[in-house]
Amino acid sequence: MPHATVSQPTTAFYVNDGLLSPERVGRLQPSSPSEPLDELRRRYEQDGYLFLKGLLPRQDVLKAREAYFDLLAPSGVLAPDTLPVDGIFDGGKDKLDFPGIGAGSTDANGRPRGGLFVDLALQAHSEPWYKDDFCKHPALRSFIAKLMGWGDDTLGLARSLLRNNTPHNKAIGVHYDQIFLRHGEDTSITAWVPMGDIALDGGGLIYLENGHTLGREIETGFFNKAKQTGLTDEEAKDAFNKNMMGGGLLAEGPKEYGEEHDRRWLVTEYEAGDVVLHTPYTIHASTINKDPKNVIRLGTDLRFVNSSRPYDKRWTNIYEFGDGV
Ligand SMILES: O=C(O)CCC(=O)C(=O)O
Ligand SMILES: [Fe+2]
Repeated sequence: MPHATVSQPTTAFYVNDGLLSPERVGRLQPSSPSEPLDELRRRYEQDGYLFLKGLLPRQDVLKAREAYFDLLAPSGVLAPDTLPVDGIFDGGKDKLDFPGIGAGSTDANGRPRGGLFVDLALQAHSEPWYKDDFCKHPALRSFIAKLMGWGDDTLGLARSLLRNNTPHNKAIGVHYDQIFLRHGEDTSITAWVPMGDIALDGGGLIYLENGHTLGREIETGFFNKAKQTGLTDEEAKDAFNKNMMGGGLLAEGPKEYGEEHDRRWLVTEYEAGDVVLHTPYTIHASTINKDPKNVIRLGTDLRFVNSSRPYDKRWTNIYEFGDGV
């Protein structure tokens, strides 16, 4: 009997505007933190990102994940009889009552709908286990200090967004981070830190291939246009956001954006302890969380600057809804 041909199951990547076509999908390339710094720097410059496997101790990341879901459990977000550290969404609930912070739709005050869930998700940003232990993890700061050569001037900005992507909810659209940090130089670096394992289809961050060169071109284009109309540098900075969609995005949908620019989106699964460092012009977005086990995707974006250079002071306060950034 002839062997049945078993077709390789391919993961489907859902984004805000549909399914990514398989030919528009590539792999994010991993690096090890123990490789020579010169080589890691070269890769960061060349690719616009550095995907570091196991930079943080897995246990430290899982401890923060557990503390987060311990805090949010009274909202009813977790499936009954599951462990907080696993962060399993209760599939019997309406997903719209548990919207992802930072990606979901908001009301006129910049507040997502979602009662206690949203209140607790916001409160998490001020908890000592997050703002002191997790965000100031010495392994992350010291690595960035070495990579960037900033030494003691390496400063982690207090403002960060803990993003809890519950299954099937909206994901963040296409953007680069300088859009939000424009009141400073373009010397910042973002550390995207998954807080827990994220399956390939579990809603991880995706990166536009060589998106940092495109992001830089877009920024220069906006700036030149604004200057031609006679604006000062400061006025030009404010004018940028008027060129963007509401919320500062380049586009809501990664699918159309990748097609329009003829580029692939780079995807990967993540493990607790992994960190992606990316430049302020690196274009990225997120997939929609389609984890079949309903694992809630938790992640945070921590930003570091060289404090001896001008940086965006709006980022020195802990995140609040509608804080104007
Ligand atoms: O976690 C997300 O969905 C978005 C994170 C992000 O955009 C960033 O790290 O800059
Ligand atoms: Fe971002």
